[in-house]
Amino acid sequence: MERIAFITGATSGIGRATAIAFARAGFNLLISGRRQKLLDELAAELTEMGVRVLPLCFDVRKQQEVVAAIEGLDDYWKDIDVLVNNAGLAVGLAPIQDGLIDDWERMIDTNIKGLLYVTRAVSPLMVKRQKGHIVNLASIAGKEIYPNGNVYCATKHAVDALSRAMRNDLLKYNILVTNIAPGKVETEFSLVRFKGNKGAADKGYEGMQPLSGEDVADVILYAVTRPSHVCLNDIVIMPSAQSNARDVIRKL
Ligand code: NDP
Ligand code: 8X3
Repeated sequence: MERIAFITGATSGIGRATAIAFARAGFNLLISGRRQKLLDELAAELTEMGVRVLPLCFDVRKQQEVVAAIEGLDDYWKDIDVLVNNAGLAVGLAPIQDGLIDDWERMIDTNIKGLLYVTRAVSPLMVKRQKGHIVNLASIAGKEIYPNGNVYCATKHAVDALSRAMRNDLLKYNILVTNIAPGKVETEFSLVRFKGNKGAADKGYEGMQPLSGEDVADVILYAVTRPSHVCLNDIVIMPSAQSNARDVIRKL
């Protein structure tokens, strides 16, 4: 049976790997992000794999762009079976008294408000069909806090809470919600957090093997392909060398 998945933040990292894993499993795909060129390149790659693909270039922080992209879908693409709310970022790593307001706003606007805008636009389509599955990319930072991670951790705690709240609200419409909480995953995440400083970005992975986007994608695909009476509510996935948000064994 044909299924459609909508993956936000598909231009890089976990989202990109998830799009490829889903295509391999035969999903037709809506993929989104702000970088048109990367979206187009991925769309070509996925099309080569034999699935239907529609790239949607928009910024999740801009509610009007979100609504226009989703309302503009034709009837075929509106039958979204799976939404992966993956677009997100950390910007900066500073104690609360030194934090930059602009960094805070980017994280809050993307990780909380952006996820809400997309969910608000897509969930009524699922309610109408009385089925669907929403996967939210939270983080180990949504379970714990760590030094200087304050606002990023707060946004991911919000995602964790929203996953539980969505699951509760959407229960009677046969819509499942899975919260995914990874530890360290080597993607563009750290480069974005450290604003292009590759040295600082690489340091976090020194002497240890982090997860890859593909490792997380594998788990997301597993979660959305269980029998219909099964829901994986909350999944914490860590590198073997990491036990919690703070403790990592490094072999230097
Ligand atoms: P990447 O930086 O590699 O990917 C982030 C994706 O989000 C990109 O495709 C980017 O696309 C998109 N994105 C960011 N801001 C916006 C925006 N305003 N509008 C639309 N799209 C946006 O990071 P990851 O793959 O690692 O991150 C994916 C998710 O996983 C995030 O929510 C992150 O918080 C979470 N996560 C990551 C972990 C890690 O260690 N890497 C661990 C736990 C959770 P573009 O720039 O084209 O807009
Ligand atoms: C990303 C993982 O530990 O850097 O969410 O916050 S961490």
